Amino acid sequence: MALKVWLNDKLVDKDQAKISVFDHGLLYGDGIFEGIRVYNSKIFEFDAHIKRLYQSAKAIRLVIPMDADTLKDAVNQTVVANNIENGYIRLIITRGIGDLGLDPLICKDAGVVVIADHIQLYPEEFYEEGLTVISGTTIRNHPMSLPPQIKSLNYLNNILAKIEAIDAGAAEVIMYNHEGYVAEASGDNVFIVRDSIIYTPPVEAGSLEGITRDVVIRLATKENITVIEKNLTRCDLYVADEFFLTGTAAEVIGIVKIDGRIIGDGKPGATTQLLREKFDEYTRA
Ligand code: PXG
Repeated sequence: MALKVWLNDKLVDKDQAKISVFDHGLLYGDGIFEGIRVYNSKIFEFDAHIKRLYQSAKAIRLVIPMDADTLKDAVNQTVVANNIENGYIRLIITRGIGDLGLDPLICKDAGVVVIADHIQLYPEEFYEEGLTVISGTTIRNHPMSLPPQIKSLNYLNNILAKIEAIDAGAAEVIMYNHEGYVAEASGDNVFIVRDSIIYTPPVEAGSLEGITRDVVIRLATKENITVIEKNLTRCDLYVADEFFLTGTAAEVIGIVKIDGRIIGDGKPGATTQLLREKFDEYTRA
């Protein structure tokens, strides 16, 4: 059975799911998206993702051409049509069709795309053994330039950093902000553990308000672990007892090496493992 894709107002076959070359999503990266997981046929943190999407839209003066309930219904229909019990949803709102000029207001109708598919995950041994990362030289977009809370279709900043990781043979890249503090990884939020306290950069440091980040902070708090939002330096990462990333695709994954420095004893630490277990339980619940 061919994959069905939601396009604007209906489901179409994958090979009919096409958008115009004049869509400003393509011409300028003008649009927004969400990446959402489906666990046991349930859409994970659905309301939080929808809320973030509408906030991203508002920030860029993009009118999503339907209300939240109608959009959620489209997402649900796409998940059901493709029999996705465990998988991944990509929800995209493009600025829509315009002409060869920046003016977004000439694009009358935003485009709506929902893809629901299976997900490519890191192999299990990556979770058991932990990842190696590097510090990128590409700094995160300045928050006064492109606020990182806007999950925009323009990911070149992160892609340039990701290329550095690929060239170095590392799994991920840590991005720093214009002041030199840790912002986030190219597609994940950053956490460290030091003396049994969890630290994560505040979103003002230039990170997305990650939904997995929020869930993990809640789960840690429930385990009576203190979580502090604080600017982190490169050195803070080097000397951390534990280091992990959170994100929709990776969930909770330990980092065991950065820029040649071994973190802790070179294995994902106890807090990382505990939070990964709690996260697993939470997604299964
Ligand atoms: N920072 C950035 C820059 C991201 O893109 C996160 C943090 C984590 O946020 P969530 O809300 O997912 O916990 C992201 C998320 C992909 C992919 O296909 C990327 C993300 C999510 C899902 C899939 O590369 N980025």
